[in-house]
Amino acid sequence: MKIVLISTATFPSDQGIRTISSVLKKAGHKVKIIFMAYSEDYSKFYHKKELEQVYSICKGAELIGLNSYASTANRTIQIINFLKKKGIDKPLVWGGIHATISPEDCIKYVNIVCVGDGEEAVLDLVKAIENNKSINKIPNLWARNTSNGEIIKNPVRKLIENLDNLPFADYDIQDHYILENHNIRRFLEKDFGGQIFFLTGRGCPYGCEYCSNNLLNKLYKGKCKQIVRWNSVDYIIDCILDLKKRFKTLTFSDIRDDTFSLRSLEQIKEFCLKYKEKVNMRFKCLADPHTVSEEKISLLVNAGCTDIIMGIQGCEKTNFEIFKRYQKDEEVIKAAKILNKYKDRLAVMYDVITCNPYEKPEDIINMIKLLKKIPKPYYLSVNNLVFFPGSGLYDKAKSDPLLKKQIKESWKLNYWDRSKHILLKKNNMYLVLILNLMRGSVTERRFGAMPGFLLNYLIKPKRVKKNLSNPTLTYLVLYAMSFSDLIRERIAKPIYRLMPVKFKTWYDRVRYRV
Ligand code: B12
Ligand code: SF4
Repeated sequence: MKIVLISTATFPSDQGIRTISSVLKKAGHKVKIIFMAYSEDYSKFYHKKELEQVYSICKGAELIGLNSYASTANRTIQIINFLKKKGIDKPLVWGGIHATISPEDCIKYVNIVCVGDGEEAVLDLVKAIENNKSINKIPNLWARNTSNGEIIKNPVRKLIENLDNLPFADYDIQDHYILENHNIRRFLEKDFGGQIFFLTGRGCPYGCEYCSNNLLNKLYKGKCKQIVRWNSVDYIIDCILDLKKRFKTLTFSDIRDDTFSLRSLEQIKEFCLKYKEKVNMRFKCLADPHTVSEEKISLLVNAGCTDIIMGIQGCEKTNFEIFKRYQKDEEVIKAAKILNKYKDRLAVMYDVITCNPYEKPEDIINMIKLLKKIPKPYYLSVNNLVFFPGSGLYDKAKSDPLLKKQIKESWKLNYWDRSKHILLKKNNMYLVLILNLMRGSVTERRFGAMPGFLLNYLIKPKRVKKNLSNPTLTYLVLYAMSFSDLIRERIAKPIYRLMPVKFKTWYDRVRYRV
């Protein structure tokens, strides 16, 4: 069967759609993938010329699959409506994280929605279509009965226990297309920018209240022995070697497992040994304070790990009471001290979340104080809270009429438009602004663009009180910030995207170095 898969992710690194493609190819189908990578300003839509090109690739396909994030759902709807208007009458199936979380919304636009992991469901779907059989009882699929409009909501099937049974994600770039400068062209190796994002497992045991894993853990309750499943080390190494052989410009692996450090010490030992011996290439990964240990970090660094991102997210009170992320500040500092021991060879980035309407001024101050205690140097990534459908916080906020606008608008904003997030939420603006200004390289002397002495001055209780009650100065700085956000998103990022891979690789190396 001829199948076209369309990804609306803003970066062409989508592992989900690539794995769907590879299982379909393994079953003998012909699959093309279109990466509709586009602006992170989600208020922007595709141009007609681009949609025409999508249509010409889709013409003749017997099944079209689409995936999206919550933020790119409206763009997905735009593609669906366009294809329908052009007369495409073959089945359209919508999968991915947004379809998993909000199937009721997606089924309004297509007749089939895939909830949860899609590899087995999509194979069953294709078989049913080929054999002219009903698709109404396929687990994981929601299907609209075209004769009476009834929506059949099948439950999810059991999760795949052994991820090694899945073929490697599809990197046959000759079958792939990408949107660039209003033109859909063949995918080229340079589109990876010298790096490949991939996961070595699936699932996260924590289920923090702002995260989609919160819903996934509920969705799969009783449907798996363990929610966290890992590929074997040999599978990962073979996969990376395969990619390295194919793509000579690949200079590092970006392991994007929610928490790679959750793997046992034994697994990390095996991974590091084999990675160093067989791959020997720089890599990045993510860690969490609970599972960072001296032994694990030393092994990772010696195997070539040069960058680690560790989630802190909130101060202890926010983490415990709002995020249900049971992490103590002292654990964060302990883990940070371990990471800091490798500062000459390891760049560390900490993720925090702010712009949270449930936080009180003292919680933000405590967050800032915690960041001051963390050993330097490090890179601080400040993220403004987005209420993603399906998360516990989204459900909580939904019951509050005062938060109605924030819920509706926050996931449509460009994630990086700091000022827009702050102006939308309007909670504790002065302190949230300070935290946002601290983003960037942190050294003994500065937090991002802010000198350390200025930070101490700005968080003095009197000054905080004054600026929280009179936001004039805050507004002025926010407008200046809007301008710098605009320059970054409209000028700096597009220029960066045009740069050769060599430049991107070099920039990646210097960017997080302090
Ligand atoms: C790796 C990752 C990234 C990477 C790579 C993203 C990419 N384009 O591939 C990077 C770092 C770039 C990234 C960026 C962002 N991310 Co991210 N990311 C993830 C992460 C950790 C893993 C995604 C993944 O590969 N999963 C593994 C694959 C196998 O699973 P999957 O994609 O869900 O696919 C399966 C099913 O969904 C289904 N399926 C998928 N597609 C299709 C299509 C069809 C036709 C069918 C039938 C089935 C199907 O089958 C697949 C295989 O079983 C998830 C968290 C998570 N655990 O999922 C967050 C997550 C997807 N990211 C999220 C967000 C918000 C972002 C950002 C907006 C954040 C930011 N800083 O800007 C950006 C936006 C990126 C964008 N718009 O393109 C949210 C999305 C929330 C939502 N409801 O939309 C998640 C869920 C994390 C969270 N906060 O809860 N991300
Ligand atoms: S630890 Fe990270 S991935 Fe896991 S539930 Fe919390 S935020 Fe999500």
